[in-house]
Amino acid sequence: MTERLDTQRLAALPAAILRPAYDRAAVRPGIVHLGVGAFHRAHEAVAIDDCLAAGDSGWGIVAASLRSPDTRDALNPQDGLYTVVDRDSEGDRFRVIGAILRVLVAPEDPAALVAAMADPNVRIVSLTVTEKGYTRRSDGTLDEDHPDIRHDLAEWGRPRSALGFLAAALEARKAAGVPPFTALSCDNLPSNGATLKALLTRFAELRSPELGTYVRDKVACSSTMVDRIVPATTDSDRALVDDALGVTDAWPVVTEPYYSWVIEDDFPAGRPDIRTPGVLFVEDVAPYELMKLRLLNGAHSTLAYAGLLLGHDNVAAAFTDPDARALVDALWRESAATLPDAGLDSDDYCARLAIRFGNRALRHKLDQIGTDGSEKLPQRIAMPLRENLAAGRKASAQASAIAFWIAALERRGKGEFAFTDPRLDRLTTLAAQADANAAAGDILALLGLGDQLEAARALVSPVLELIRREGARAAIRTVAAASR
Ligand code: CS2
Repeated sequence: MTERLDTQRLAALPAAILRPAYDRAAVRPGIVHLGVGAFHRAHEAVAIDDCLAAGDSGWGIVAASLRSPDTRDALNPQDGLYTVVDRDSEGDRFRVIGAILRVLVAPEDPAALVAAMADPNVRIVSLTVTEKGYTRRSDGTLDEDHPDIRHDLAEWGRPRSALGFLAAALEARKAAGVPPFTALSCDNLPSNGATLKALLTRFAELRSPELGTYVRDKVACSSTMVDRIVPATTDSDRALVDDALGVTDAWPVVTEPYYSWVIEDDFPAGRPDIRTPGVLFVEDVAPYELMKLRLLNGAHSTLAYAGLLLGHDNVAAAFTDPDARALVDALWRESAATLPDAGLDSDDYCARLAIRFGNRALRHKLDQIGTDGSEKLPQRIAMPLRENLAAGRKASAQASAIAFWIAALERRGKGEFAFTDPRLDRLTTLAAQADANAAAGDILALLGLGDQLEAARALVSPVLELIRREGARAAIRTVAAASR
């Protein structure tokens, strides 16, 4: 199929394909998004597409890729159009999304992206740059030695990091007398708005005390909880979409029907009136975010490492393995005990998670979830583990999840599995130490367990020793049996 999806061909798509029914030529950019990966395209862009369809035409998205040109090369020839496939056991539903007006590639022309962010019509800059995109140290503060941070301060106006782009654009707006945008983090970090605000303020201070004060006093960084499972697109997904559309879509995204986005309502410059089911504007996102990070993402990471060790390659396969399932159930009990009493029903959330994780039609790869464990595990597993230990509560499933990570790292160092990590070399070396107790201690030290490190080590190292002695499969069975 050589014909490409684009504006001209929208009208001729088969009737079953949902598509923008609004006049895209009338849509103006109101949002710049940093990090135009599959998640953004199946999440925020879908909600914005709904707003545009409802006639709120000032909120089109200019999306930017901070690294590779791949998404731009796929989407710009399609006038920004692409397909979202909602997939479950009942089949696939196809919808062409029109919210992204164009895609920029930041490294090719950083000044163009800064200019797009400084446009007075842009009132929101949202981000999905993954955990490591926040250029933090493991204690959560700005990594002032990070090469991108040093670069961005030295070569102002041609940034590389997300913080560099935000600060340069805010400085340009300030100079032009344009009010700041709201910075909207859509990454899986605890208190992502406050986290972003603290990092951005520090970065701005390093530029000038004046910019630091401006960011602290004037820039809203709204927190959000984002929740939708979006596996990486495969070639067979592409082929299937091309068949359904009758034209080529170079980069569709496939997701589950579930959709949730809880947003702290702090938009001094205005915001779209999003009515998408699953979107909630609230005063305090924290209870939603803790529940999601600890129950969904915590279970995901547990399934990733235990599942890989058990020989599975995707979430549904791992989740239907009775041993992995028992571990996840135990983790849910332990992590739910750490959640604030805010009226949210964590049992109901876990019951829905069980259905979502069991979605066999969605082949969500464990290597994808296992990637960047050193950035993910602190908030997903180590923090609730620490809280349980400090309160004298049970934490053995949480500790086992960390032991599985270490065991998976050890095998990753021998060339097995495909997950990556910004600290992979160091982690695989630490994990391979002959003394399991030393391996556990050194790796736990990276996870921020504070005064509970020794107590955590006392739970993690016996599991690691068991894995080394009996092999992963037998060890996981023993740990699972004990957790039931
Ligand atoms: C996953 C998340 O890859 C991962 O680490 O745990 O991307 C997860 O699918 C989303 O947060 C679901 O909302």
